[in-house]
Amino acid sequence: MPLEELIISQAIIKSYYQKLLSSLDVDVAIVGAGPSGMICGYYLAKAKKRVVIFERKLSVGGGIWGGGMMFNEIVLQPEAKGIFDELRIRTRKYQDEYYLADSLEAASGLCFAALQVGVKIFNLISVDDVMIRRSCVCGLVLNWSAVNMANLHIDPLTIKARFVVDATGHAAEIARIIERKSKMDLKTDGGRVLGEQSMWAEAAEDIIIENSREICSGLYVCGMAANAVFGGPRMGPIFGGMLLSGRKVAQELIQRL
Ligand code: 48H
Repeated sequence: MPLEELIISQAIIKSYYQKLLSSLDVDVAIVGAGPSGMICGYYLAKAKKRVVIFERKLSVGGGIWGGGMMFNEIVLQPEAKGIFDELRIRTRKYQDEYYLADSLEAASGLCFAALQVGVKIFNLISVDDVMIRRSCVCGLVLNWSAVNMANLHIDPLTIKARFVVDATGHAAEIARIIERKSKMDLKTDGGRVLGEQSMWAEAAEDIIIENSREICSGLYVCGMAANAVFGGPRMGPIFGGMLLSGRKVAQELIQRL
C-alpha cells in the first residue's frame, strides 16, 4: 500500500478546519474541559444541542487525573455514581455513601463519552475574552495557547454562542473577565466574584449545586468555578459535585434552548 505524506496532511488539515468552521456558531460554548465542563457538554450534546468545548491545555480532564495528592483515585457520592454508570465508567463501593473510581478511567471516560455524543472539543486553545452585546454574553475570543505561552502579539479570532459556560475551575476565569472588563454585575452579593473558601467537603458538595447557574445574562458557571464565584468552600478530591453541577447547568440550558 503506497502511503502519501501529502494526503495525510491534507486529511488532517481539511478535517480540522471543517470541525472548527462548524463550531463558529453554536448553542453552547463551554470554557474548560475539566469534569464539570465535559459532563455539561455530554448532556447538552445528548439532547442534540450544538456544543463546543475549548481547553487551554494539551490534555483534557482538568484536575481529575491526579486524584488526591497524586494518588490517582477519586471519590464519588451515591447521587453522582449513576452518571458514571451511564457512561460505563466503573466505580467500586468503599463503604456506605462512598464510591471510588480510577481517576484515569474517569478522565478518559468522560472525554470519550462527550466526543461520542457529538461534543466538539478543541484542546490547545485558550479563551482570552468574551463578546457582549446588549448586556448579554454572546461569544468567545480565542487564541492558540502556544501564542499566549510565547507571548506573541497575534490577534485572536471569535466564535458566537447563544450561551457560554464558565467551567474553568478554581480560577473562574470567564467570570473574572466580566468583572474586570464589563459594567455588568454578577448575580452574587455585591455583583463581584466572591472567591473560594477553605475546605469543607460536605457543605461544598451541596452548595456547588445551588451555585451552578446563570451569573449574568448569557453566562453560566459550573464546577469549581461556581463555588469560586459565589464564595463557596472547596471540597478536595470528591468529584460528585462536579458531575452534578455540570449536569444541572446542561439541564437548565436544554430548557432554555
Ligand atoms: C481554556 C481553560 C481556561 C481558559 C481554564 O479545574 P478543572 O478540573 O475544573 P472543574 O470545575 O471541572 O473540576 C474541578 C476539579 O478538578 C477540582 O479542581 C476540585 C474538585 N478541586 C477541589 C479542591 O479542593 O481543590 O478544569 C478546568 C479546565 C482546565 O483543564 C483548564 O486548563 C481549563 O479549564 N481552562 N481553558 N481557556 N481561559 N481556563
